[in-house]
Amino acid sequence: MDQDFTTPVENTWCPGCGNFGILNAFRKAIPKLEKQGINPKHLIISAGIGCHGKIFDYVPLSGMYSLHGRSIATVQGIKLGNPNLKVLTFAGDGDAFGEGISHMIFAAKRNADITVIVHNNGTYALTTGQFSPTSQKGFKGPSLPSGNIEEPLNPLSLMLEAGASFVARGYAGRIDHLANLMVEAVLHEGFSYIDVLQPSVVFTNTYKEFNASVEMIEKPAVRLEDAVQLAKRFDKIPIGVFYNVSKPIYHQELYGEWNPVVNRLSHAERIRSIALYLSDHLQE
Ligand SMILES: Cc1ncc(C[n+]2csc(CCOP(=O)(O)OP(=O)(O)O)c2C)c(N)n1
Ligand code: SF4
Repeated sequence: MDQDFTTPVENTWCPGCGNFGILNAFRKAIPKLEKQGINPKHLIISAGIGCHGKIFDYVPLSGMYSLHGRSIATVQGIKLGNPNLKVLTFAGDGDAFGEGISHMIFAAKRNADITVIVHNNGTYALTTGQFSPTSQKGFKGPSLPSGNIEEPLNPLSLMLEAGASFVARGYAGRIDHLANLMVEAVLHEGFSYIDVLQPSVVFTNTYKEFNASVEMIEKPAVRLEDAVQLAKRFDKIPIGVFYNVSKPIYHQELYGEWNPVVNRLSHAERIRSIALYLSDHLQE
């Protein structure tokens, strides 16, 4: 693994795309996490399908490229298979809040120990600019030439209400700030969500608007109601950590002290224990 965390894969994003900011922030976050004791070999990534998903090819970490909307389920499975790993997925706004919305809600509700980074560009970019759940009202694209008539979904308040224990917003144009958010999110134990404002220079070129409106949050809200209120602020666009609390974590509640890696059963032992379980229950 080279020090810059690059790969030989050719980058095919459009010049100026906000995805570069997210990639560069992540490349900065990896060594910072290493300093905090997270071995990059134990940081496992996934991604959905879309322009965002190509990030999977541009960082040399182990993982599994997923299906559209299914990377949240994929990383939950990896975590349950080996709780010693840290798992993180990159998703698009269409990916996470269209096709994958139920996975998002239930992962937050059960406080699965995963990190989800959404490249929120307000459109289905790879498939050429259809409107997505976070598209602004009035957004025009090839599939919607007369403009979006729906209000956008607010991912931050949705995740907060669903039970997420860490919720943040970053901006692809503030790389160091975003890198630090990524570090905090990965270190957080429980469900951590970062919504990243990601301009698509082709379909939603929002750099000017974001540069003028982003405002750093000084510290997370203590009360959930205050975090939700902050997420619904529209005069400015707050970036930073909205909420960060400690809650029971899904795999720990499920497994207790048991660890499927340490306490691995052989195939024969597994068959024997299933047979024993069935015979006990069939007798009842
Ligand atoms: C189940 C399924 N539905 C639709 C598609 C087609 N598809 C591929 S990428 C994409 C849009 C991705 O949009 P988003 O998740 O917002 O990511 P972006 O391209 O904007 O980064 C769609 C609809 C698919 N691959 N799988
Ligand atoms: S279409 Fe948009 S999101 Fe996709 S690479 Fe180009 S600028 Fe980035």
